[in-house]
Amino acid sequence: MAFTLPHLPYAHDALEPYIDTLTMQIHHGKHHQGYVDNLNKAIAGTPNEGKSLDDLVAHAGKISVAVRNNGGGHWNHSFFWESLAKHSGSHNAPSGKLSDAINAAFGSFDSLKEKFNAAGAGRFGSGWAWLIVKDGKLEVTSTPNQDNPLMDVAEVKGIPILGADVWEHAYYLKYQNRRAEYLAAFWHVVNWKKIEERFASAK
Ligand code: MN3
Repeated sequence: MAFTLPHLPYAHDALEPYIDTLTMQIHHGKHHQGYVDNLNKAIAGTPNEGKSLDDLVAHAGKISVAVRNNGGGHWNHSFFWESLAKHSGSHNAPSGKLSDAINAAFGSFDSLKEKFNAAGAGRFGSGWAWLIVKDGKLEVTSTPNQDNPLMDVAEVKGIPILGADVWEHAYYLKYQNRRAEYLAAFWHVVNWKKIEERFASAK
């Protein structure tokens, strides 16, 4: 069965004013759809047709550049939409065991944000910033293009629990060249409940 574009788990305008409606419409409806379509084309009629997305991503480097880019694109964006939620109106921060683990690994939530934002801002060209679980501990890393830490080709491997898309298509309409401003806004719409669930199953 071919891969399909997952529905956004909220309305296109739900992340306003931090991530604007038009960006969400184009990012989800055009960019993510493009990765899905091109992934389906890349595997059609090959032994990889019918494999799970996780399986394709795990072996992306051995399969093909098209699967690496578009399978990664499909995986990363599906993960990204689920990582976000409408701003709650209160201070948006992790709690419980995840909060404890963040303090243990980075010193504080603010230090995590600094490190993560630096990873995103420092990624030359297009890519992603990640918070991962590696050997039971939290780490910040980044990947180029549509790679992710689950791939065989990743420099730093781990289980992602949060990711930020730092491709220009993720922020250019509202923030233009100001990637750091987009990353600062991103924290207002992180779905910590979801990230805490991922952390619990990654541990
Ligand atoms: Mn994107």
